[in-house]
Amino acid sequence: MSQTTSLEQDLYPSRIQDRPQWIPRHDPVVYGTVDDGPLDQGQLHFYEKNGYLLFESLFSAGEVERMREALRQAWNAYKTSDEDYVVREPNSDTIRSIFRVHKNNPVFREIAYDDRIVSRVRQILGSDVMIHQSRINYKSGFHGKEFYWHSDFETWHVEDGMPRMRALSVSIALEDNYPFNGPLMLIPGSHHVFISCVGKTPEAHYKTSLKKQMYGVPDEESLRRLVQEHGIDTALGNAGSVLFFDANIMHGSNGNITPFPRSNVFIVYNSVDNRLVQPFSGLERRPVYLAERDD
Ligand code: 6CS
Ligand code: FE
Repeated sequence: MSQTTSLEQDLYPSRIQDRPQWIPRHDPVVYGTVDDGPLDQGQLHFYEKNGYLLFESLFSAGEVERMREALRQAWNAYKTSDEDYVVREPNSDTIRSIFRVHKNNPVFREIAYDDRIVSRVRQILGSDVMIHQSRINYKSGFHGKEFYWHSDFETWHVEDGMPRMRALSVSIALEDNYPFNGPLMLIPGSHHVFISCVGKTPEAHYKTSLKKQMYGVPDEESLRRLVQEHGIDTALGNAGSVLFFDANIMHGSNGNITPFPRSNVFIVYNSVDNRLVQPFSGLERRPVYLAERDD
């Protein structure tokens, strides 16, 4: 095991102090330039300013249908599975998430390595990249519950030892995202500040946090201020639309009581220059299906 832990400085302490704290981002948002990939100056500027970019159609209708079929097959295959990488909704057996689909599912593996995604990710992160995490979120009709406001980076830093903000998520919509079926909400511009959270991480926190996150969620006053300052954007779009969003952007989604599922596949990419060290919580590492270490 590496010695990096003790040497690595914690630039973004969280779940340590008893008061929330706003820490300015120490890291760039966009690491590459227009010369490094397909994104133009306007798109890079939008991403830097707002922390996300939405593409209406990076994939063909045929490709989207193939992914939807893979999604349905996975649902059937894992319906009664007790694998730990299959996460159920808080109060029912309905599948909430299936993790590590870039390893366990040939269709999503292909998508995770697709150049239309990877070229954009490498351009934004300015280096080669590795997959940190992947998952399907089903957000079933009637049963899909909310994801409370959070910064992904906060969790990956505290619980997985991701040192710097040099990672992003790609979310591919596999159903149409309407205003009413629990689409992703983002606070544009919130990625420029790290909201240090209160509360002490319990051991094996992931066993409950993936159903309902209770630690590493920001305080209401900070959220109110962020929303007052920046407003809320909603990632709407047809099946096949693709969202790129910064690891530290504040985001969340409501539950889904409509009959329309809101299923997405998420792939998280991290820069090879930002490899994980020991978790800053001092607790044990999370399993590889949540935080890859060798890819
Ligand atoms: O634990 C994770 O890696 C992801 N899941 C949740 C519920 N919050 C943080 C992060 O997005
Ligand atoms: Fe998230």
